[in-house]
Amino acid sequence: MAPENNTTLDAVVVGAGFSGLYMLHRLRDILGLDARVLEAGDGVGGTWYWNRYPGARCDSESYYYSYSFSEDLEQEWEWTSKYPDQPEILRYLEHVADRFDLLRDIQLETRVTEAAFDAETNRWKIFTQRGEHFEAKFLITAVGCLSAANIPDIPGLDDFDGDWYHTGAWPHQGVDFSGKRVGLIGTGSTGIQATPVIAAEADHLTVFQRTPNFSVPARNAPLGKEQWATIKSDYRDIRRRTRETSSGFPYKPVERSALQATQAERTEVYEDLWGKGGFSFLWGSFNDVMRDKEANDTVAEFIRDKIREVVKDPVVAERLLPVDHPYGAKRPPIDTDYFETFNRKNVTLVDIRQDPITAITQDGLHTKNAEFELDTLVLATGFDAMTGALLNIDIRGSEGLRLADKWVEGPRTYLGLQVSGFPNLFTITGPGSPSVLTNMPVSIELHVEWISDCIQHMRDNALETIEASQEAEDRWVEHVSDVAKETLLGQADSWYLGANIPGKTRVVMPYPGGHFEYRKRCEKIARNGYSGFDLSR
Ligand code: NA7
Repeated sequence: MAPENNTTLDAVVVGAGFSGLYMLHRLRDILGLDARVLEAGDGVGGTWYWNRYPGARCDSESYYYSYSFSEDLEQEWEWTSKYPDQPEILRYLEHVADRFDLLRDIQLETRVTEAAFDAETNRWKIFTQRGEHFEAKFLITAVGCLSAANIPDIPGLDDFDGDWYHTGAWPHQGVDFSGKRVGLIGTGSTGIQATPVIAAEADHLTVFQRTPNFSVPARNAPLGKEQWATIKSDYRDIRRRTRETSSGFPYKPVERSALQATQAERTEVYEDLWGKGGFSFLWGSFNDVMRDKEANDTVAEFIRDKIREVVKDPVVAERLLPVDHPYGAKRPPIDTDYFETFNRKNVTLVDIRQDPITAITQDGLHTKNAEFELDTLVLATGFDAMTGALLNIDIRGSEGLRLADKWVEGPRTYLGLQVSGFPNLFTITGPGSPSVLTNMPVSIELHVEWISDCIQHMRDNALETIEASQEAEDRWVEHVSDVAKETLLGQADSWYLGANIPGKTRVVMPYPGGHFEYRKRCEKIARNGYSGFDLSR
């Protein structure tokens, strides 16, 4: 789409990932609105456009991690494997954009820098880096929960003579690691996926680990014709079940406490789930592993035993054991041969809690006690999660209130969908909604459909604005905090809490009350005429 100046629209959507694409389809093709998506990248795909690092792959089964809104789309698309890699997911999203003719209303290479609500006209004024200006009744952010890169402030990074890359802004042409001495910082989901793939290619890989992490094998496998026939005939039931669980995955948890089971019974359950692999290990487990520390300890020790079994050098194994947080209190990674990779001769593990990084130099990286010569440095250091991408836009509400100021002590929303003081702004999978604690497409579809139904309701009733009431927002923030206290999430320094970003207020950002309960609540609120929201004519 060619840029224009002073464009007036019904709705502007920011971001063309999973949520932005579906939002555009709903607004334009179902509601008949004049809507446009503004996207910073030069292609669609969001997370799957940016994260092209080696080993980038979905952690959720493809037939759960996909759109459910179109049965035709479901029937015509076949994933090659249980956990598709990044290029395949990007192809899927490009196919969706193409199939629903979305591209004509998506403006690429357009970064939104500023958005201000004009209370005189009840319109959002939206500005882009390229100097364009839009006006729209509705502003819908589809910016993703993990899209603002966290680049650590390590002295000397600019002096490095080699190449360095953040995994979330990976070069499109790829990176050739052959013959290279590579350093990788970070052992979250990304570092854990990238490590085995880089190690297989590089001359030497040094992994700089701050916090040892729990990880569970993916058990990836190709999907053949027969499996597809079964999945396709089951799709309606699969989708129903994903919506009726806490996680957005259709796994059935073991409906009792891990502590009611004997050691032998627990081992049997954990071995079975370990064999299946993936998120079923967390969500198909005993129902209290995320609520009761003692129950969690049983599963944490099971994983530590697996690490001790796999890693041959006992000193390295010990260094890899996660001990400072409960399993699942940080976002649990899923891997293919991560711990096995530390048995390779060309891989070194450095514990940077014991021996902290002091500087990056022309030749490599210095820790307090050692020097590492490197040709390439990979920063798998994650994101300013949940609020970073929203606050990178200067968003100002009805009385000039800045979202950044309002959220100094942590994000405040009603249902993660709206913010008091910011009329007609909707935040898809915003903080305060279950989002990252669930299977994302399930949460995304719920929000997109809720928002488009809400806009339809406003049109049917000739309503001009909708805004979360201050009281409903306060009650919701308190509720999120109360529910979080019943979980183990507060016991880890995770990005769920903003603890990975120096200076960020520490507060549980996603709503841990479970997808199904949350869905019923959103639906009831809509049925009751949008209780907790102020609607004006
Ligand atoms: P994560 O999960 O935030 O992991 C980032 C990793 O980088 C983690 O091991 C961090 O250690 C480490 N880190 C971050 N900052 C630093 C500094 N300054 N020094 C050393 N090490 C650091 O991000 P990912 O990209 O792996 O995953 C993000 C999500 O994307 C993932 O969960 C999926 O939902 C998809 P820490 O643990 O904070 O001590």
